[in-house]
Amino acid sequence: MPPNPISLGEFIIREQEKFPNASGDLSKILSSIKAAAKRVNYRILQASLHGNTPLENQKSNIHGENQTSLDVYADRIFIDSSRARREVCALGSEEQDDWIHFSDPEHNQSKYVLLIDPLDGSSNVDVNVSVGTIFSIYKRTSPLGGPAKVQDVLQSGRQQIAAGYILYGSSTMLVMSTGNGVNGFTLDPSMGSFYLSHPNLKYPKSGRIYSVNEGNYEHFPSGIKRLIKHYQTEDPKTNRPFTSRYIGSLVADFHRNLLKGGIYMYPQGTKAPQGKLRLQYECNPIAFLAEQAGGMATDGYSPILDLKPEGLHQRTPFFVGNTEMMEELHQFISNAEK
Ligand code: AHM
Ligand code: MG
Repeated sequence: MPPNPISLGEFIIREQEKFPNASGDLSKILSSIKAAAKRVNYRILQASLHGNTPLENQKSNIHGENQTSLDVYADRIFIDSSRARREVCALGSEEQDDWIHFSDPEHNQSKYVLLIDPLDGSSNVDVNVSVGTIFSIYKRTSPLGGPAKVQDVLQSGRQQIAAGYILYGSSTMLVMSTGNGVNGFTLDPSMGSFYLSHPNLKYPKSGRIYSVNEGNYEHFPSGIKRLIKHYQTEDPKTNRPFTSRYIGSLVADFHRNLLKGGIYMYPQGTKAPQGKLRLQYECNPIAFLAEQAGGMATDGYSPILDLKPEGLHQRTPFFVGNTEMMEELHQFISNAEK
């Protein structure tokens, strides 16, 4: 890091100054996410002492997964910090069955919509492995002055105006894009501030890491099975076999592949006909960042950002990585279907 690093707060102000007519509302949302992330981070750091136990009255979320105390805590922190301010009119969260409409008159004037996965990969906390928060910001499409409508949280990913993630790893990082490249900020715990540590992140041109849960191999489509075998086959010219790395925490797997070059895959399979990951608050924000970093994200056929969402918790097969590896993936899928 340079001797006088730029803090995330300063960075947000500088970005806003590029748009003299901006209201500053987007900057305020990003600042509130930053503050909420520090609180969640603090709790995660203590998880090995206090545990991340399933809730006493064992609740499961709409996906049938058991919620842990940290899932519920992170969800509450991000929802409360959005509700307390006046910029967000509607919010969709992985942990909430339905979208939330902030219904008081002041929020009817709010221009923005927030979609969030408060704590992705939360079961990893039990074993001291990285987890993440994923967020996505849209402009509302319903008229200002009235209540938000469900279509506000069901916009296609292409309409995102900002997206990012917080990676609670060996360092805590906030990586985000407002549509003008991807920038990464690292939390300096001695200062309690995020500082720009990874400016203008771009995927390397080529990669040799693949990330997939190979335990599901039998259920994968044949193109994906052949691609995995291809990665494993020796070929000095292309530096194969490639390296298999799978944390089981999307943010951490994506972050590593973004820095080193690689592909993350969660394909459809007979056990999960549409894959596991959710389009609106997991795949779209990650896809937005991937494209901004010069990579690609698709469902195997179409760009994730062009898919038309039908429900808040809709799932999709998900493939994301550097362009060279993604193009090879599409070749394998189409060859297998000829
Ligand atoms: P979650 O939203 O319930 O935490 O699940 C999402 C996580 C991703 O972070 C990760 O890539 C994937 O699920 C791992 O799933 P699996 O254990 O099936 O490989
Ligand atoms: Mg999740």
